Amino acid sequence: MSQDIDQRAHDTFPTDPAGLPEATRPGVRELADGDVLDLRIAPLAKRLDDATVRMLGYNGSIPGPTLRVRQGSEIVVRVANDGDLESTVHWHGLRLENRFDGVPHETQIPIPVGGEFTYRLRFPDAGLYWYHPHVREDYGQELGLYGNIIVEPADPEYWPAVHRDIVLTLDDVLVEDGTIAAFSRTETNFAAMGRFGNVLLIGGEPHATFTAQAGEVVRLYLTNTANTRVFNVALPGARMKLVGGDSGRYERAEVVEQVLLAPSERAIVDVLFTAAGALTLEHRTPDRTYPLASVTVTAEPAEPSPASAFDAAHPAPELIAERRRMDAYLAMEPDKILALVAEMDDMGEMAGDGPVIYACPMHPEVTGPEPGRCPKCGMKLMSTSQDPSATIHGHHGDDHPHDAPSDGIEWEDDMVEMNRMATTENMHWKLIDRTTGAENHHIDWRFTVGQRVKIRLVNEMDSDHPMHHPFHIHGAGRFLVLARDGLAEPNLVWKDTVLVRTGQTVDILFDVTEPGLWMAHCHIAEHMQSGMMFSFTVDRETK
Ligand SMILES: [Cu+2]
Repeated sequence: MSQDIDQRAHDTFPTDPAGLPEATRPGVRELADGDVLDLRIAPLAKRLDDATVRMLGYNGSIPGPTLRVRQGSEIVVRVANDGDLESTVHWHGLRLENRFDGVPHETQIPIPVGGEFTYRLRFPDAGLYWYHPHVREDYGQELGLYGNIIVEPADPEYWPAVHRDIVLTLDDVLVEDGTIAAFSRTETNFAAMGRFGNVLLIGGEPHATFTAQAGEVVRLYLTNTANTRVFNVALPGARMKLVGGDSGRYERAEVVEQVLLAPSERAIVDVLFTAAGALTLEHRTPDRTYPLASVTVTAEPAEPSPASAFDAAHPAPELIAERRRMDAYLAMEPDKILALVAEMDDMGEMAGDGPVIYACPMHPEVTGPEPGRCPKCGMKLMSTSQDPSATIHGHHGDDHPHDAPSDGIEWEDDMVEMNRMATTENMHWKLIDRTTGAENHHIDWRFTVGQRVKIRLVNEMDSDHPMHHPFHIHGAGRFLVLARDGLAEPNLVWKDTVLVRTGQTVDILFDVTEPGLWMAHCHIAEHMQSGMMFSFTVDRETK
């Protein structure tokens, strides 16, 4: 306890795991209509290879328990907060009653440490959802506060047939000197690119393993719970079929080589294990491949095998109906245009007597006598008084040349020290309504239940740090991606988050169904903390 007090004096959250219960593996809670679940936030000791670190969990596990519910049911969740700071629970992707959406000071008073709040949840849509705090998301999510909800469809034919399923969260944590790198109680750091971790946690584990049988079809429920890392998942040696996204199934099941998930996005992937062997679930970036989990496939055949049906398209009539109206949606002028922009204070080192030059933190070889932007990546040049390679740290060296990502995704933190220094004080992430000029919380959108709103998201290159943003809208409705850079989306699925790559323009069609005051924000936790959010009002339909 004395160390806790000492750390409070230094204004950081505690990091000492001594005396804490060890984190357990997440349990599965099957909940029927009307059931009540108790969910308790509390600190835990978590073993990560050589280090034992202090983290936070729901009901003693990381991730928290997986809730399995029936579409159309309602449950009650009583949340007790025995964590480090006030909290709420946001039920990500659920279209629910606004007062249970878990947005602090907007839909509820935050739950104080030692306090409780009771949520009523309903599940109108089948699919994969998740829960996490909406207070200091950068801290809470990094420390392990996340769990999944699987909503079983009312229609037994909704999904293709599988033998069984596995729920896997994809996450990373930054471990330094045997603890999770410290968090200030008052300020979010790593506000430029978000906090990248150096230990990957799959289903909460640094070395996840599972087994399967030859001929078996296993459904993977994947959720990216990382603060900022984008995952690109592949499973060489097996066949993968993408069947579902954020909110339910795709227009048609599609055999894929890899699946991209930005923070908070979900993917439901059916895997056919064709033969016995040792496989590795991987995260593939253009420069690197990370192992995520080891899979042992045994020769004993799974029977009966649905392998013959694996290539069936399993069409979704509700989305095929949307496809028929696609040309009209694409032709519509957008109702709203939202720009995604960064403003960064100069974080360079002005000390010294030498002449000031300006350098790119990501490309130290790019320097100039005047302030400006890097021609390689668009980043704001930072002032420096000497050899820039000596003062601007964090570039990974010439063995890792990092040019403007051609795919518009920042896969790694290529300017660690600059990113660490970037805080909510000097880094200003903005959503700007290009029609009114209003920024962030000044944006004042008003919709009506039943409306369909076409929103154009423009990730502008004229920005101090152009990068990708996963844009998330709370449960006022759900949306379809219509087009990315003018190309019509080839396979539709209902979504609550869309990745907008660097320089990209994405058109979405937002189907508004629930009244209340709702949030929209970037789901890079540090970007949201740095202002990249606003709320909008949905009025009830006038009869
Ligand atoms: Cu962002």
